[in-house]
Amino acid sequence: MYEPDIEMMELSDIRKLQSERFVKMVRYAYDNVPMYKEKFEKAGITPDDIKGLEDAHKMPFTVKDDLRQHYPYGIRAVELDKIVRLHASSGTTGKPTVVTYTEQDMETWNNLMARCYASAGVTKGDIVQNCYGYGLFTGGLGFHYGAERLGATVIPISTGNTKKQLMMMKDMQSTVIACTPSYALYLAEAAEKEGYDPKKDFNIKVGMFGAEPWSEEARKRIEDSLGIKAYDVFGMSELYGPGVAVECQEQAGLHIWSDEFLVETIDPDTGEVLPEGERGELVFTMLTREAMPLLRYRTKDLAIINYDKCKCGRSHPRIMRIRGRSDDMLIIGGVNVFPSQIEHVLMNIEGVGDQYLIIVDRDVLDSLHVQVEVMPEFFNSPEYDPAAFAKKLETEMQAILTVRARVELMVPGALPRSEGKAVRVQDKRKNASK
Ligand code: DLL
Repeated sequence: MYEPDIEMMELSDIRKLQSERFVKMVRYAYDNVPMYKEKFEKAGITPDDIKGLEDAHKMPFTVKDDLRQHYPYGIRAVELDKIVRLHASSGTTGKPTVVTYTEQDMETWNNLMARCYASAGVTKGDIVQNCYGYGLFTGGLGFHYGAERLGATVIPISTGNTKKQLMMMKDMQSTVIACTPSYALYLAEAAEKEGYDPKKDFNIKVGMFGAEPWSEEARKRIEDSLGIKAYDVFGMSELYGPGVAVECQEQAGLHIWSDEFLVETIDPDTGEVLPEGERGELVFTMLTREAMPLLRYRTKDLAIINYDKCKCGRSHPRIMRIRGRSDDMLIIGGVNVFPSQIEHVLMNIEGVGDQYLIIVDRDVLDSLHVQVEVMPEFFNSPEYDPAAFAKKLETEMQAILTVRARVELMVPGALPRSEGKAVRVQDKRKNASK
């Protein structure tokens, strides 16, 4: 553990600390960020009404649009001369969302990232090949400074140039790899194509994967093909970046570092706080952030929080695997389908490759069309019968998703590979209405 005193705190002590920090943060945001003062006034409350965690529900939410409206420098509680870094999330439309950090915020974030590494068993003796993108995206620099903070060696290779990644992995004998899970799948495939035997040629033991939803089946494929243990890391640029939550060696949910983040689960339609253990939208409050306070920030990520103590000894509550975002949910002929459910069905079927693309369209009715690559060995084997295989995938998908999907089998290598966050869905209905 990197900070055992904090990581091993009992839940009751965590709650006490959260409560103190929360009350302080509410006042700090009210006093220093005009947007919060306005929000409080609109809601008819003042910081005096917030006496502890039990009053959290009285406060208004903060949403992504609040950040957009404060472009370029965001919701800021300090003068620019106290800001030492900024990052921005790309966003698919319009201006990016900018987030800022003071020196103190960087300290906090780097420590949280160091805790994440340690939680996955990484130590200062490790060599971290960091293939997250360096730049405005928080993945690259977040994983970089966290590894330095821990004292490990970092190879700041960033994304792309897959052949060079593989060469470095072999020559430097990297022991940890950090990238999106979709890129890890691609690296495994490319390694084989380039004639490497990952288990013999590489020395990778641990993967730190996040920035997009991924299924248990994808984890198994990555672990089997690279011969590593794959850990899930969650974060988002509005909440520093990566490092909000991470799996421990039990791999039974992602511990949210609750001395820094307060999490609530709400019903995404009504905004009501849900009882513990129910799936809903995660809402985060940052408890100590100086530059950009965030109170009750709606993430759109859907998950269940588990408050039971983990076998690893940590009481920090756990996010059980994130199913996806409420805005990723596809409504097909009235049925809700998450891309992650489709991945779950497909990757459980032997012979299905690692790449797929979901295409949703509307003619008279909504249609779901899934392009699925076939595993090369299966594709070239005499047992491969495309018509029968496509039918099998269609039947399995209908049984679980309850909607009909048309499967189009693709030659291995036909679909685009991703170096960062994978694009798995094309919703042509959205383009049509724009
Ligand atoms: O993706 C930060 C990050 C970098 C996290 C590297 C982990 C590793 P954003 O670009 O702002 O920040 O995207 C945040 O990505 O709201 C989730 O929907 C999704 N996401 C991030 N991590 C996970 C994960 C970074 N482990 C958005 N599982 C979030 C599922 C994830 N979804």
